[in-house]
Amino acid sequence: MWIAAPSLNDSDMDGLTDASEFAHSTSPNDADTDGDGMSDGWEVAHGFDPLDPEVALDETLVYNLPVIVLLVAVVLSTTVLYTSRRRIQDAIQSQHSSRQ
Ligand SMILES: [Ca+2]
Ligand SMILES: [Ca+2]
Ligand SMILES: [Ca+2]
Repeated sequence: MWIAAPSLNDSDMDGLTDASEFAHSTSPNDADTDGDGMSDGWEVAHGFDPLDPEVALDETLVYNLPVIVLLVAVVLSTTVLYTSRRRIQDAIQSQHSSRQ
């Protein structure tokens, strides 16, 4: 798509316009200038240095946060379901044994 103002183009589709890439000294033709696996646009949006290839622990955590939250939610709901199922089974069993 042709855009009239070249500064509004995002040539490498990393979420940073060519003008912002210039402002951040990142490459407008490389979505991941420092090659750390996180796009320039994402690093700038989350306050990380798009020119520092060192991936800090907090950067990894923030990047994987949706996956981590999802995993925790799945583990928690599985645990809750399993324990409530056990409780119901125990209750049924004790009812049965009290009738006998
Ligand atoms: Ca860009
Ligand atoms: Ca870029
Ligand atoms: Ca990067």
